[in-house]
Amino acid sequence: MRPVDDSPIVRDDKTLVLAHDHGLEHGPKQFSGVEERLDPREVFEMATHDAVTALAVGKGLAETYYPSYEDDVNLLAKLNGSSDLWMGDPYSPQNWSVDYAAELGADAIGYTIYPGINREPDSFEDFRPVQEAARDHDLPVAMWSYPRGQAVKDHRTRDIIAYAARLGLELGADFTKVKYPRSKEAMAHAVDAAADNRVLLSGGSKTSDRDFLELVADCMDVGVSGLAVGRNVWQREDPYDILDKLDSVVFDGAAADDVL
Ligand code: FBP
Repeated sequence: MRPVDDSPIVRDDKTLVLAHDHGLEHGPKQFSGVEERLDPREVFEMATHDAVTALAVGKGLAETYYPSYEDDVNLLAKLNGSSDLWMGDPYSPQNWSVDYAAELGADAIGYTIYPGINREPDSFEDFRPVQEAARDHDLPVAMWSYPRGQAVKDHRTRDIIAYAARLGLELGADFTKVKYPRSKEAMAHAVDAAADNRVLLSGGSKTSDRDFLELVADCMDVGVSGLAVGRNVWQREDPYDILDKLDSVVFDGAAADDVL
């Protein structure tokens, strides 16, 4: 049995990860208009909502805030990350270990791979001990699979996203988080390419309730296992309202029109 089979981050075979690594990945500009959420407690509170099966944060947030929430929130420990101040070839260095994440009470491990970058061989090698240590600790692994680099002219094509999804299976992840490949049919192809690996939709920048919920419903319809979403929840004026709606769409199979 794989650790994902009885993981607390899976509810009724679905997963909703609230992603909150943006302070590292994008910086405080992402909190423009919702400055109160620069206080991570605001987002840890959101993660206590029933719809959220895990909160993805990096080391510093996990160390500082998770101890107050460990009874109410499942921790997805995002082990690597990079700032958007770096202008070179993308590369996401690891900044904490699986052992330390497990010590802090992690329920799952998250790791970004940028297939196609010049340092792809390094990042595949970096991922190997992470994946194997996660197996030792019985922790499922979610791979953020974001093709980038010189050969990737358009990182959201049908073929590229299917390849991104497949790489999660090939490298031993349990979940693979991919960007939306612009059509429902292309997402269905990515789900097929991933076989038994669970595909998660990456939320993307904030859109209207209707656009976002229709996108999520379309993806659930073609076999996506859920989503890992940040800005489309915590940048909203009322994040609890969209979480209520996501609860119905992701876990009950509701259509966007049913909840709007
Ligand atoms: P969003 O739902 O806000 O898009 O977050 C998902 C995520 O993968 C975050 O975990 C990460 O910080 C961010 O997107 C990376 O986005 P990008 O690849 O566009 O920098």
